[in-house]
Amino acid sequence: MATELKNLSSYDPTKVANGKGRKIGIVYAEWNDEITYALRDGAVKTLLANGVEESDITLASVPGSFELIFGASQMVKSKSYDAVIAIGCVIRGDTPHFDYICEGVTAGLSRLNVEYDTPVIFGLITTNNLQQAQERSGGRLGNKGDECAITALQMMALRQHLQQ
Ligand code: DLZ
Repeated sequence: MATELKNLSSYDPTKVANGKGRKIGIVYAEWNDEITYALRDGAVKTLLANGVEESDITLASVPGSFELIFGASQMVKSKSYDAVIAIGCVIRGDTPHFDYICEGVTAGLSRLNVEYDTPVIFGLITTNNLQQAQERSGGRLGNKGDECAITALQMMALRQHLQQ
């Protein structure tokens, strides 16, 4: 996540597809909730700022980042959403657990993107410490939730373009 060169909240509004009429599912983890709530709120704010209706956004929480796979999978399989954003924060600890969770979530969400037609956006922050997570959830490097929202808008537009 090389964000020293790019603020996560900065985007060119003229290049972002409008989200009017789009339905978005956001699944977020309760682990490290100081961070994940800020990411979730950033994503919602940016979706609303780009035309998505509040009533078209569904929020669902899961206990930890590992459960994002199941949560996102259920949302995708419901076919109720044009895009799904998965939000979590894994902070490196003293055991290899960090690596297992990160690899599991990455593989699980990647698989959904290959097997289904709904874009699943990777909103997992993986950091060495809390400060790095704070910097990326509304701190000096912006908010990855904003980036996820913009990515969702772009991917929905791409899907529509390619399916025409
Ligand atoms: C167990 C665990 C640990 C150690 N660390 C995190 C973390 O930093 N971020 C996170 O989202 N979840 C963590 N979890 C919980 C796992 O994601 C998962 O909820 C449990 O292993 C139960 O499946």
